[in-house]
Amino acid sequence: LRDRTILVTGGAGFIGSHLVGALTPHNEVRILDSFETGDRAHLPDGVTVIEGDIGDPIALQRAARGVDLIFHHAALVSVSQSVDAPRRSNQTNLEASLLVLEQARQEDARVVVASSAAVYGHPEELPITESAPTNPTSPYGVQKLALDQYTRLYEELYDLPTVALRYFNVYGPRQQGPYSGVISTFLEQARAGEPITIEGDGRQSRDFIHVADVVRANLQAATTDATGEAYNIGTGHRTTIEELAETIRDAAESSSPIVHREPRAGDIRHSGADTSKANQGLGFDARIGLEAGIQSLIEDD
Ligand code: UD2
Repeated sequence: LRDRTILVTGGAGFIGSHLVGALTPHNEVRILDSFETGDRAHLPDGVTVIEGDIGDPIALQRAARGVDLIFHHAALVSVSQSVDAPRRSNQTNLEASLLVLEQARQEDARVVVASSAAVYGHPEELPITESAPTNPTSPYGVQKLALDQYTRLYEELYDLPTVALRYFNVYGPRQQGPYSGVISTFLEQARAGEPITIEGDGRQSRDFIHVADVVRANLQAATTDATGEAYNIGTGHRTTIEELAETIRDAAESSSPIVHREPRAGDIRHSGADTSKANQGLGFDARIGLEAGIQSLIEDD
């Protein structure tokens, strides 16, 4: 991608900042971020930073003026917070996201939105295809599903090129904080020599995809002709939490014990992407295997 004028919402966040890093050398990049969880230290030189909320129309208009492409990554990402306060997360994840779509319509800009495997809820079949039933188990999932559907509708109703990317379990550098995901939690525990805490029997499984692969999927989504669609972004491989705990302990050369706790209420048992639609529509395949991804996480620090 070159010589484009691009807005990344949530550009200082985990996935957003990696994307900004890939875009900046060859494009004019702006970010709109509230910095509630984003971090300026993750932004390369040459990026125009607009500090503000996507729900603030003035800030959004300023950020989006003249852009031809928007990557929408701003969100309240905590599933559990969405359960505690559904209206607050709805405000950002759905209402303000609609403002972003409206702004894209105004600018006639392509939009790539961050959707989620959370739209599927408990899957009936594995691997999960994009046409599988959608029964989210959290307000977060309902909000992402509605956004995902709006994204498709904006293409149908207004002829705006749009793509929704349904991320599976994304991991990588800069993923921190209490809602950061099992890989960063286990790695912190392993490094500190503290017990690695498996919730439940550890036989539940996930499709873990490295953030560098997610960035590549975004770049493909920016140029594909197969718009108006939602794509699973995963690797197609599932790993159990038990295997993950051992892999991380070994890679970190840690002597942490692996312990079991109560299972998480409402936990999804298995999740794994059918990746054929993304392969066909985006020409996308994940390249970074879990062991290599974890190894690079350890070496980078
Ligand atoms: C992921 C996404 C979430 C949403 C959801 C949709 C992340 C960080 N979250 O939630 O945004 O899209 O998928 O289904 O990617 N676990 C432990 N010990 C720990 C922490 C976690 O055993 O200390 C287990 C946990 O019970 C679960 C698995 O690891 O079975 C993954 O947990 P997670 O919070 O990383 O991600 P998940 O799949 O709940």
